[in-house]
Amino acid sequence: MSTLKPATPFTGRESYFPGIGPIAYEGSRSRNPLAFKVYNPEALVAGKTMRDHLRFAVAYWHSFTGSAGNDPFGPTTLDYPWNRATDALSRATRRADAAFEFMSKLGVPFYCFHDVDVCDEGDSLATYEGRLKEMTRVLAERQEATGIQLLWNTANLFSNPRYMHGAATNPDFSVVARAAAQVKACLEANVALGGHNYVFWGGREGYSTLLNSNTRLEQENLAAFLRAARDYGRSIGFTGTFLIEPKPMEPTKHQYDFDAATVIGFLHRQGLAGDFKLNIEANHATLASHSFAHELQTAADASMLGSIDANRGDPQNGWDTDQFPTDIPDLVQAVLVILGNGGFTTGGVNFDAKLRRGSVDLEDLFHAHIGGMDAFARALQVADALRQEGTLEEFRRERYASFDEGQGAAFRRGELSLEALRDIASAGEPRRPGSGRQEYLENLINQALLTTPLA
Ligand code: XLS
Ligand code: NI
Ligand code: NI
Repeated sequence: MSTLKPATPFTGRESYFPGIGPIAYEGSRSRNPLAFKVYNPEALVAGKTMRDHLRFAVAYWHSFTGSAGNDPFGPTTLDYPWNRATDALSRATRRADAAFEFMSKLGVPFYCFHDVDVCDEGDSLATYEGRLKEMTRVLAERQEATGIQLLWNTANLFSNPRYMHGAATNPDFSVVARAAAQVKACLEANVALGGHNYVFWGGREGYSTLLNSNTRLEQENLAAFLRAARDYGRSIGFTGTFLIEPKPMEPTKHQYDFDAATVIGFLHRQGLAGDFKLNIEANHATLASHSFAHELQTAADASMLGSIDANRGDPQNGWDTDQFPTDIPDLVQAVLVILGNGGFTTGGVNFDAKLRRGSVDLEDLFHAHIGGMDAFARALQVADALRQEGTLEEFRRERYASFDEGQGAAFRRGELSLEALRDIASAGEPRRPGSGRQEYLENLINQALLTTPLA
């Protein structure tokens, strides 16, 4: 894995964040809201810089495209100045300027976007393709100027009304073909921008009632669609990772990519396991009644932990609230899984999170990302301390020690028949179960949170 460099500050023709300079690390005692308290990109943790461990990315859609603050009851409250231009391409170029000014000041090494985040799609396929090509050139220039790289891009196959019944899983073939055209253009943009991953989030790939749905056909079509995309991507030189982002519901009642386990089964069944990994989003995990760490562990167990969409849900509300992550104890458990899996390779930590509707100042975008980055940085320090100290790992190893040698090891090798197992059991009752020590282990996490040095 190559070492990432700091971003070079960038301002376009006009500055959108004029009062704000590059965000510096000032340490835990700083009272400057526009400084990092923990995230020190150059600090070494387990032999790697924080920048290289966490591989932060900003999500274009939540922070720069036109929808900030809208909800089912009212329009946007955040009037982004870069979105005021009237023609689509100048609006898009100013948006790119704002995004790269923001990201370079924040000091993130990566960004992520949907095709229609960078430019409105227009009213024909040809217009869409032309605009995306032009914006790919604009983005490439800004990547070059700042050193910021593309973590992933994706096709928005869910907002346009043509996708109301699905994209790859639409009952009408002409819509499936239209979706494929979008993915083709997005893969070309990805390769031109040197993307590290390419994401599929099945926004409308699901059903709202079984009464009108052929779920088997729809899922076979999804697999055929993904195979065609993989083959095309590889044929034009995409060497990165294809990622599927599970989510159980919203916007459809039931989404086929329900959770990590469902997607892993699907990928294996469809012969796609070699090219695809998972992009795990915290808030999608909780919507599926799992913890973030559970989804990460499930992906890691299948060797498919690719990347993460960092955010948090609301403990009371049952939808994707996409709040910025701030819950450090929760993140410690997530980072333990990530470090246990050897860290990210092509993936990273993408903030798929948005400001609350009442947070209407551009400065709020900085506060939100700074808080998320500090929370992850602290979780990284604490998780690393727990790993260095080793008790958790040692406890878990010890708990399974009966499989390390002798009959337990023979069982794991598949050498013991059911009859042989019965004979072993006839020797007497199993020994009294040892304690699982859950409370003790939970206390270790809290103790590490309290005692791990900040720098
Ligand atoms: C929506 C998803 C989406 C994907 C990219 O819930 O999180 O934002 O990350 O299409
Ligand atoms: Ni997401
Ligand atoms: Ni989401």
